[in-house]
Amino acid sequence: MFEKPHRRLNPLTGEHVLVSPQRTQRPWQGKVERIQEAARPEHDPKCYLCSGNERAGGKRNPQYTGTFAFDNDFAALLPLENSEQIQDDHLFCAVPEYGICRVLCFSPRHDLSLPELSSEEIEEVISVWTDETRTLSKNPNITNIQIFENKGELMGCSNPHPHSQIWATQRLPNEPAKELIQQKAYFNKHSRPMLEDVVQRELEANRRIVIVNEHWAALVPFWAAWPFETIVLPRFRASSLLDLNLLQRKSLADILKRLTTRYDNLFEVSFPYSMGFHQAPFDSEDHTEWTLHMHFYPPLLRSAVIRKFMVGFEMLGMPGRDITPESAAERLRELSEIHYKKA
Ligand code: H2U
Ligand code: ZN
Repeated sequence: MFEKPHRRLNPLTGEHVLVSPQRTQRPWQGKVERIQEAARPEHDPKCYLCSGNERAGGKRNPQYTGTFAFDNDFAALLPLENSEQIQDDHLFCAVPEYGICRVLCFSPRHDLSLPELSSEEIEEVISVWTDETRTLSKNPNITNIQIFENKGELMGCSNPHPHSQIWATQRLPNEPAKELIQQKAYFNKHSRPMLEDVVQRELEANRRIVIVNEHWAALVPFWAAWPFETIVLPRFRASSLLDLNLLQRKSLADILKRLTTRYDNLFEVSFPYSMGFHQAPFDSEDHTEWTLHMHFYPPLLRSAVIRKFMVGFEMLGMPGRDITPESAAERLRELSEIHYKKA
């Protein structure tokens, strides 16, 4: 099964991915090129996210010792009344967009990243993501709360200090909008949330699972486009971070630590990715159809320096991959959960 070219449906977006397993029958087993990562200091006097330092915008960070959240000084969206009429006709349509952008530092330690934090520290990060979500969700002008981390130079991250961003917008961005349509349609047809069925099927098949604990499963989705893409799914009903209890947050911290450690161990490099949560829209409707989940989209393919490019046919046609999601999961499953820097 899955040895010849085929396309797979991504039921979350309704889009397809081309899988060409014959191009690499097996995952890369050859030499892994290592890169020398520059050692970073625990505190960098020039870093605008470090504790006590001045930011590029001129404000000064407090002497924070845990997490630290602040309004983005160069926000892409503005929290101002905005009724400016731009242009809105049948061809050229632009409407005002309102929003709030926040930055969240995970730790005062400039030299660490998510897998190197303790489970308790990761739990604190999850608690702050939850608190931020709660506050932003009370704003009647906000419907989508996008928490994300862009990690590594390869992903265009501007600063190695461990941090994530939160962009809360008035309207649903493209990806959540597609996911809403798809999850609603599935729920209307099957009376069950789509991702609940997905996690159930994946646990039974056990072909694409990377790690599981009592409350969560991390797996390479059947429809993954990026080589080592994963999705983190709850094994209980939740549509946003606001639905998690203390135990479920602790358990999520455990999954995140273990998953990101495996990622770092894959090519023995601080693994770049864009990751984030998809939460149900914060409107007045009931969203039983929506399952809270996280996507990890890492660009690396075969080593710390060989990345996958989504270009050519993929830009103009559809995304494609060579190594199958099943092989990628197998590869991630084989890795140690002891971080390579400590091994
Ligand atoms: P990256 O996740 O792409 O590295 O971005 C960090 C964010 O931090 C970025 O959105 C903000 C940038 O606008 N920032 C501040 O808010 N204040 C600063 O002093 C520098 C960076
Ligand atoms: Zn720093």
